[in-house]
Order: sequence, then C-alpha cells, then structure tokens
Amino acid sequence: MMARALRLAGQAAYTTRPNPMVGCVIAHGEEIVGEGWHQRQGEPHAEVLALQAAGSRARGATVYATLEPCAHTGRTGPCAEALVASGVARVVAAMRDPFPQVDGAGFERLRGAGIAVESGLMEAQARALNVGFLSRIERGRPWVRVKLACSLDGRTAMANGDSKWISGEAARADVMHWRARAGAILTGAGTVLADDPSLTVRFDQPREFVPPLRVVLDPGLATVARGKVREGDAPTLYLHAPDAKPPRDLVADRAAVPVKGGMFDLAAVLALLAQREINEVHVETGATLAGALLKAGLVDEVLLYIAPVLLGDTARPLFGGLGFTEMAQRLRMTIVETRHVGDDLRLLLRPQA
Ligand code: AOF
Ligand code: ZN
Repeated sequence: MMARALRLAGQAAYTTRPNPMVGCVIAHGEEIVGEGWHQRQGEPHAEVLALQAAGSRARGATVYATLEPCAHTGRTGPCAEALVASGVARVVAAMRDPFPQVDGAGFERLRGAGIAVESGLMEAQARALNVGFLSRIERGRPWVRVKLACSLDGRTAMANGDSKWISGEAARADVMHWRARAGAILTGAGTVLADDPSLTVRFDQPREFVPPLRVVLDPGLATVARGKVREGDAPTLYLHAPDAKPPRDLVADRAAVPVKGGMFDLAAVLALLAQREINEVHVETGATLAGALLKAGLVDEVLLYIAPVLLGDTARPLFGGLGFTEMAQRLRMTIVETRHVGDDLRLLLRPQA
C-alpha cells in the first residue's frame, strides 16, 4: 500500500514544486477504497483527494500516507482534521513532515482523536522522493544536482570551447526530465557567452507545467542584454556582485549576492534560492562554476553522461580549479545508479563527505 502511495506521489514530479510530492492510499485490509496524490500547490492535498474517493468507506479504514498529514491551514485546510472527521481507524505515514507548521502536530492531532498512528514505513524511499523539499526545509538550501556530459577521457569541451555535441540525442532528451523536476536551472555568465543555452524544458509537458526559474551568475551583469536564456516562457533571474552597475533600462529580475575574494559566495546563492522556495537546483555550467561548487562542498549529486568518444588531452576537464597534486587530496564519489541512455552511459554520483 505504501509502495503504491509512493508511486502515486511520484506522478506529480513535474508539477508540485515547491510543495512536496505526497501520495495517499486508504484501504480495508487488501481492498483499496480511495487514493490520491497532491498535484499542484494550491490544489487539494493527497489525503483529501483519497478521502473524497473513499466517501463513507473511509470509516474504520487504514490510511497510508507518504508524508505526515498536515495540521495547518495553508492554501488548503488541515488533512489531520479531515481524517479525524472521516472516522478512519489508523494512519501509517512514511515520515514526519519537517515543515515548521506541521513537524509532529499532524500526528498529535490524530492521536488526540484516538486514531492509531505509525510512522517510518518505507521512510528511505519517501525521503528520496522529496530530497529537494527536505533539503530546503531541513538545511535551508536546495538540493544541488550538477549535470555534466563528458567523453570517455573525462573531457567536456574542446580547448576552443566547442562542445556540440558530446552526448547523443537520447541523453540530451533525458536531461529535459531532470531540468523539469528542478525549481531552478543554474548557470554562469561564461556558459551564456560560450554556449548560448536556452535552459528551457522541451518535452511533452504535463498540464499546467510551471517552467523552472533560470538563474545566471553574472558578477558584472555582462550578459543581461544577450543570450537565448532571456527568451521563451521561463523566467530568468540574474545574480550579480553588490557593486555591479545594472543598465538603467534593465527589466530583468536581479539580486545582489555577496562576493568573497573575487568569487560569488555560493552558499549565499543557495540560501537566496531557498528563500525563493527552490527545492532542487539543476546546474548546467562549465568547469569553473562546477568546480567551485564542488570545492565548497555544495554539490549533492552529479548527473554525468559519458559518451564513448575521445576528445584528447587538450580538451577541458569536468571540474576546474581542484588543483590536486597528492593522491590524499582526491575527492571520492559514490555511484548511486548507472544506466545506458542511447549510446551513452548515465551515472548518478554523490560526493562523499
Ligand atoms: C499533506 N498532504 O498532500 C501535502 C502536504 O499551503 P499548502 O496547502 O500549499 O501546504 C503546503 C505544505 O503542506 C507543504 O509545505 C507540506 O508541509 C505539506 N504538504 N501535506 O498532509 C499533502 N502536499
Ligand atoms: Zn494536508
């Protein structure tokens, strides 16, 4: 039942942000009497939809929820209240909701009404599902995923900057899904100048898809008047140094971020994005920014497409500025997942702490 609730929750991967994905199944033993998932911010929560489907059959039933039922009145009413009113006998949650307005208050409300409450069933899967939401609430910063495409010899572009194309069409289409689930797509001014990416999501979008925010780190606002990154339906935010002089006619959304030693304070960049309710940041950029994020310990995940081609030893590396000289300095990563995508190999990696 919980596995099913988790699958239902996952259907909203491209539409719920900044809210978490939540699924709910209501059952009597093996018989499911109602189910639902939270599709979009402002729309009913999973439990409410499942209760609606179950109607009077909710009485005496067991509720499987992938997240603690909420206790607050946000854009919608409290789920815990609705569950109490429906007469369900037992609630099994995958995990507590760390959202400050819930954080155990949902469980308390249910227990106070005499409902049996358990939490922790398939918790690891539930946490993985909402890794971005949990990162923002618990750490005050988004989950950072750096996407890179490289050759077999670990190169991302020729010395002259040309990188079109290393990975195949299937890999480039696969990237669209990762962009779509992120709240923001982050790049640097150097990439805007060199590659002129649009950083939009191009695939069969679900109903009412909200395009991710495109974020350009541009200390001197050198790129605000150029680039495909300004075109299309998606919003664009420029982050610049405090002393940058914005052009007088600039209409773009922008914000100043502190600079330390000539480099952006990347932790401050992420804190700013969390304040804007960004759960997952998808980074598509060159070796300099990718390397700086990695060095600062701010990379949670690397999404790496490896193409079976060789670019040679004057081509550019994956992460710049690491400057390691001793084996003891090496940075280890754990391979979380491997998969073939078209002719390429896709790795999901996590830097080790
Ligand atoms: C639930 N069931 O299906 C979801 C929950 O103000 P709102 O309505 O947008 O509420 C958002 C918060 O509610 C969100 O941050 C999270 O803590 C919780 N989400 N809770 O009981 C659901 N989506
Ligand atoms: Zn709720």
